[in-house]
Amino acid sequence: MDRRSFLKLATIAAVTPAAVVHALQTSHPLAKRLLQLNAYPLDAETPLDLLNTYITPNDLFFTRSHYIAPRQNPDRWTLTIDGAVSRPMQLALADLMKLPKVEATCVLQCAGNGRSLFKPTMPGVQWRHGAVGNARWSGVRVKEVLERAGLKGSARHLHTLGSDVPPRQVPPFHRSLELEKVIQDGIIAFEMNGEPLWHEHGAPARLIVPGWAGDHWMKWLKRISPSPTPQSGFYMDTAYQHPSRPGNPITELFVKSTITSAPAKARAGARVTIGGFAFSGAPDIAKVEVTEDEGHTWRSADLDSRHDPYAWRLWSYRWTPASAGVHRLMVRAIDSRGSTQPRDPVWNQSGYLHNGWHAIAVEVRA
Ligand SMILES: Nc1nc2c(c(=O)[nH]1)N[C@H]1C(S)=C(S)[C@@H](COP(=O)(O)O)O[C@H]1N2
Ligand SMILES: [Mo]
Repeated sequence: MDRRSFLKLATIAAVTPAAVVHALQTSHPLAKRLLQLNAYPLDAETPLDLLNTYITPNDLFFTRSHYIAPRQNPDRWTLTIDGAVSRPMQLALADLMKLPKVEATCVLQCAGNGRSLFKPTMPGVQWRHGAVGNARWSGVRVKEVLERAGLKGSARHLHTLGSDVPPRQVPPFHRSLELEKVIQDGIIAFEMNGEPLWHEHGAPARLIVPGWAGDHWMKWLKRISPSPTPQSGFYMDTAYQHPSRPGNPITELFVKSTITSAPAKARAGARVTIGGFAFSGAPDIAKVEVTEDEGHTWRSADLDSRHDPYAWRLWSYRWTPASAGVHRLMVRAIDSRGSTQPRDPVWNQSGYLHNGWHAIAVEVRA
């Protein structure tokens, strides 16, 4: 982006009410279809009506960064593995690519997705519904890499660090997560939907933590260090606190479903179809239900046959409005562990993990 278009975007960002979003006006490939909420670094979400496919294409996938990372030269990039290991090492991308390749199709959602929907509102990037996507990630298991480095029995947490550089005096995006989770499901991914990772998504390699919120998915991965203790600092102790367990970091996503397609108008007696996606921090979605009467009675939506652990599940609901008037439909999901999406999200001061029922209005004519 040149200086002029940067300044233009910066001006737009500064004068626009936070809840209003603008289509990107740059020549960036993400510019064509995403809605931008912040100019520097680039934070942009996907228009909801385009999140209607099982796999979210790369040029539609939301992006969120705290700081700008310099572009990494993949031939010179290395990943450092140190800390509680008996053989600290540095691996080049070519070394990683020689390890057994694995694939996972799963949801990446920013913890702040839906922040603008909380009442009362709070500061922060005013995401609506689109800071989420479902992609096929390929790479190597974190477990595989840690075994090679001689993981020590004393380790309980994995500290992670990326190459993005914060401005002076500002703390780095330095995180850690439970080793047990990352050993079980974590992937160091270098491909997204069959393409090398895009720069915005953490090229050349990032962490994938299926079922857990996006803040754990370290981009531009530079160093991983097992440790007996969690990482400390702003991004562990102040930011990303669990909505209902302050003092503990966010981990799993909350069960949630979102409507992506519905007619604005319909005719009484004529069938229409409503659709969307549902996901959870549990590996699968068991049920999606729709109500026409504010939650008194529910009817099951049809679940799409495609599903992978921690991926989203597309659903559709055929509805024949009985009478004229404005009808309000709401949707909720129930996951494979039996958690039911609540009517109201847990309000929290940072606006994380909004999962209240999504409602739409349809105007029905006689
Ligand atoms: N190094 C680094 N990794 C990061 C971030 C960051 O700012 N720096 N942001 C995190 C957050 S908050 C989210 S929601 C996801 C967004 O990933 P995406 O841009 O590929 O959608 O990246 C995560 N990984
Ligand atoms: Mo995020």
